[in-house]
Amino acid sequence: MRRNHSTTPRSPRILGSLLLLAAAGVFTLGTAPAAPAATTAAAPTPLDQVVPAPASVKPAGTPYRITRTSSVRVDGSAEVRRIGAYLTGILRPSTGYPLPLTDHGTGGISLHLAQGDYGAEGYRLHSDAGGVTITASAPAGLFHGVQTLRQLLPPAVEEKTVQPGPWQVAGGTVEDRPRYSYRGAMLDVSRHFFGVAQVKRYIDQLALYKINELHLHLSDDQGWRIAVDSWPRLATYGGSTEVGGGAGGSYTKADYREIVSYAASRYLEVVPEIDMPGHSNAALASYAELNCNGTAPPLYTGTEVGFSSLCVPKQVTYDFVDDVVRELAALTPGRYLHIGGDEAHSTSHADYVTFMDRVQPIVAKYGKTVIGWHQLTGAHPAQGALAQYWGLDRTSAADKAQVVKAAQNGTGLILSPADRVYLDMKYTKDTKLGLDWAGLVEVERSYDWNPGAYLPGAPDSAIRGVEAPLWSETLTTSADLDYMAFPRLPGAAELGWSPAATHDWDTYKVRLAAQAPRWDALGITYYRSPQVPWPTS
Ligand code: TNX
Repeated sequence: MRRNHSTTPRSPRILGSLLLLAAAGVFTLGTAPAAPAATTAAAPTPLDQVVPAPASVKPAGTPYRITRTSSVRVDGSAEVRRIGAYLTGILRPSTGYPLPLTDHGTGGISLHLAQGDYGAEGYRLHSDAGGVTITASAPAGLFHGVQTLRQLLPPAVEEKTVQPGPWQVAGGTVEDRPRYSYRGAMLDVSRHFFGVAQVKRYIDQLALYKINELHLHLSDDQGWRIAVDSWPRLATYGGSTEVGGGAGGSYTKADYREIVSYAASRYLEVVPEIDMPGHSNAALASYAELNCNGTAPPLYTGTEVGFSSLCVPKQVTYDFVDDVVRELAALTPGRYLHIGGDEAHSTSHADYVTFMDRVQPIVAKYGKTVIGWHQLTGAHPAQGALAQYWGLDRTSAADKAQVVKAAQNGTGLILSPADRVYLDMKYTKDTKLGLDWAGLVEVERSYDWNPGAYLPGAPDSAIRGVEAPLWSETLTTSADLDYMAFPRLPGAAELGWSPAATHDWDTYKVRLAAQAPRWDALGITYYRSPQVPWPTS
């Protein structure tokens, strides 16, 4: 892999910064610091000023204040300890406090697994003068509770050098759990390649908003991005360029495992996508035998869609799919394998159905559940398959009806309406990056819809969640990804997590605005939408 490593982590220089602050009289090493004279202890962030909005919030009592003598308490398990270490990794550089991780004592910040009605990802956060306790029945819930705690602390907590504080958490109780179990973000690493460090950076951004699925669009006309040992030219040749003719790149299996394990450490499941039978020029260019006419086309670096198709009648096509799915499934601890299936404009309908009928059982054979773009509902979605809906308001009634009918027959739906949550759509006509085929998508439009009511007739149980895709025809750097994802990504995350009852643009935009100083601290470049009341400083 190569290119675009614009994300070198800033190394914490804690000691130096501590000494500087001590020299400035901000505090004295060894004693609990008083609030710095210059800072009138700012009111702590109210418990409900979090994105995504928590399910239930009860403010009460006095705030907890993290001090030099605080500790982070984790109960026995190694996994809880890892979450504690993740938390102290955020808190230590900016507070300058030692914050030891311990499994005994009382008070401080406590991460605690317990039986209870928290669900697979829910948590309870209680804060009072004595400490903050996050309780969940599974580690994922503790991790999400940690994200809430992070947002309740001042944005400066995200800095990598010592900041003045004070570090208060408002008193009261948050009880929280997601509306949907699938809360996704897709990154297109095919049109432009993004390296491991860039994907990790995006994962960290997703985790802050409790997103739990990272869909990687690993192949398309312009590039094949994952090593396949049995078909090595896919990556070495098919991955050798990208839109605009740049050098492209691909993940080795070790790279890919690194992404998967980093995602897992942030409680995200990786959903790999190989887009078939269309969007397949990179594969067709790499192996002549995959083409019906036996001739490999040239590599493609433009942005047209719909011109390529795997050869449906040839047996070698299914040998190829079997090998690719087998190797990818072996790299994938997650449940899903996405087989694309969109915009197969160069495949006849009959061939499309034949292809999907043969390919879905291959995915099942390797133990994975199929996800396909919603065109899959025009074929025969396998038992348990999920369809990812990317239509728009103007999508024909007939196309919507086909998706709704599949949902009534048991196909689960992931909602990615392009005129709402396609993060590559321009915000306004003046946005330099992005596309506009689905329209201009400002922040309010992106947020203001209800996944539960979006496709009338689809049963509630069919709606598995929301995913925000980020296609990369026009995006080449992490700063580009930031600019298109922020501030729309947190809105998509909230649609997936928060109860419909909390949905309200006027209060959301205030909570969203309060995120901006945190993005500044994290080095996230964002679009300053005039619809959002950003803080002025
Ligand atoms: C449609 S949506 C596509 C992608 C493009 C995207 C650009 C879908 C499943 N296919 O091939 O990259 O629009 O917005």
